[in-house]
Amino acid sequence: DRRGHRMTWKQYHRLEDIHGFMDYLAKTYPKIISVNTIGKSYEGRDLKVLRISDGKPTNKAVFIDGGIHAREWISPATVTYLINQIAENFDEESDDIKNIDWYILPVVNPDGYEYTHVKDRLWRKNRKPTIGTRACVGADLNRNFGYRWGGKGASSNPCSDIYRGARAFSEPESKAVSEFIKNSAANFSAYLTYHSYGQYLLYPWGYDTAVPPDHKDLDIVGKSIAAAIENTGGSKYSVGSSSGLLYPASGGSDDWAKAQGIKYAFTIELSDTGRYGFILPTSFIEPVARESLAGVRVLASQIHKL
Ligand code: ING
Ligand code: ZN
Repeated sequence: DRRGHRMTWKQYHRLEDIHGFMDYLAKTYPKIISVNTIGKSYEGRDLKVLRISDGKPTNKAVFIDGGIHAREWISPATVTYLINQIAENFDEESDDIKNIDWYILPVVNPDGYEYTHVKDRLWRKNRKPTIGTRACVGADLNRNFGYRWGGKGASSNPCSDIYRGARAFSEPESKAVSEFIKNSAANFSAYLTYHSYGQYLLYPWGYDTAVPPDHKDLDIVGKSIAAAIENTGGSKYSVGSSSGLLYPASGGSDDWAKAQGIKYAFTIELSDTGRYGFILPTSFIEPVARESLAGVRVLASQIHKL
């Protein structure tokens, strides 16, 4: 491709195109963009984090991920759109955006993502087999994080779609994310993890209906993100704690991020509300991604008010 990459937001892309796009950006904008492999998936695929930063020491930091669940294709599509927008227009971006170091991992679960392209479109978990079971493969990475691991809404049955794994961070993908965040020099103000579907903006806790002490701050920022999305002519999002609004679920990545001290930890359940569900037509990619960008801009402005 004469643009140097094959990524578009008119189709869902294979992992190779997503990684090629990230490498292209790092090569094209070396002063502000770098790509780091923070670990490998069970089957040996790279876990690639793209960093966008102008290097100002006063910057805040935000971590964004997508593709924890294999079948939620709109998530990597949206996250790569956010990357494209911030990277390609960095000089013209607002100070709110430029005064943040962005760390973005579009596909946390690359083995599962590829599996949904070639074998089973509705696969959710990663692809690490459980020793001794043979028939049942994979853990739910969003039940494998190490805060209150093994509590409500997670299964100890390796055949379940919400299998928690053998222990906290037993899976290389969740382990790599947590090690990267813990060991990073960056001091993250926000953690955003994109899932689908349902149109929810969820904050901790997931493990139980308790809420963190600063839940009002999370609720205010969540509602302002939702309002920004809706005001772009977009979709309507419900805001609340994941256990309160959806169901209790322990071992989620946002609970772990919050417990690490990252103030604004949100799980964003993208479109739609169930008509197409996981099999969202490609015509939704651009509108969903565009309205999500409006939400990220509001988050960025709120972070600088901390
Ligand atoms: N939903 C999330 C899930 O992992 C969730 C909901 C969010 C649970 C945050 C716990 C914490 O079940 C989807 N669609 O994956
Ligand atoms: Zn999900």
